[in-house]
Amino acid sequence: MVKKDNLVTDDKSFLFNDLMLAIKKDLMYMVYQPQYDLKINKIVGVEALLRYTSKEYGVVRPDVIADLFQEEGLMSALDLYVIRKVFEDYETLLNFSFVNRDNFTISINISGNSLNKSLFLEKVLNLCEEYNIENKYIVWEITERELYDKEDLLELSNNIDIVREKGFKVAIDDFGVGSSNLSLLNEINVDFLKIDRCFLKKSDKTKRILKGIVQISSSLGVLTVGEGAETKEHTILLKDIGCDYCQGYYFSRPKSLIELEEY
Ligand code: G
Ligand code: MN
Repeated sequence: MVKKDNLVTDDKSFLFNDLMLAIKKDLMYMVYQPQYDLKINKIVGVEALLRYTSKEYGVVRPDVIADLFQEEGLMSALDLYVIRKVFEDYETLLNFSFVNRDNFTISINISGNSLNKSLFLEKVLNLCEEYNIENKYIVWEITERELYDKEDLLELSNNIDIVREKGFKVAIDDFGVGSSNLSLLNEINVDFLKIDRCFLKKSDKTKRILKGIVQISSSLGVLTVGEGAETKEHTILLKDIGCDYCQGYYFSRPKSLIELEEY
């Protein structure tokens, strides 16, 4: 498996070429991890996750792929590739018997930089038209780290407002890995806060912080998603503190469309 920290420069450029070729030949694929409503124990969404197994390098983690494309200034191209792949699966996903169309979302990870490019948004809207997408089903996930780093947060905040006005939803992803900057909730308007799994693994104190985050988020009308719940205890904790949704190995690993069909 290719991890971030053991890549040297030579490896990097070979791996990047391998990845470019994989995109050209469409060798990457999507898996979908279900999200559950903790009150009704039902699936209310899926997160689309990119997967690629290279003949040469084995499993290449999506964050490694994203980092390389970011370095090459090709993040938006990767985002658009992923979006198209998810849109290709859109009809199949919405037609699964476990889907309640009144309350279902498909989350897609994109970079905040992409959202700040008007050409990117234009391309996304064209893809939506091409694939007959109803915007309300799509959630754009942007990581907290990226939002925190942003000098142009105001611009991003405006662009988030624009996509939400078009009916899309927006999530802050991996909340807690960075600075857990709650004032972000003041600066940008989002629909979901996805709380990083690191909060589930630590002390009593962390659990109280987790509870506080959920309370603040809920009082602002932002739905909370607990990520990385691997055990029954994690799930009970999330439910007890009033977290809305939950995503993690305890309920389900990311699955291919064929595996989801059997749900
Ligand atoms: O950062 P983001 O939430 O987009 O990343 C989701 C990643 O976390 C995926 O690669 C997925 O396979 C992984 N993941 C999903 N659920 C769990 C879990 O319960 N435990 C761990 N360790 N990883 C998980
Ligand atoms: Mn995510």
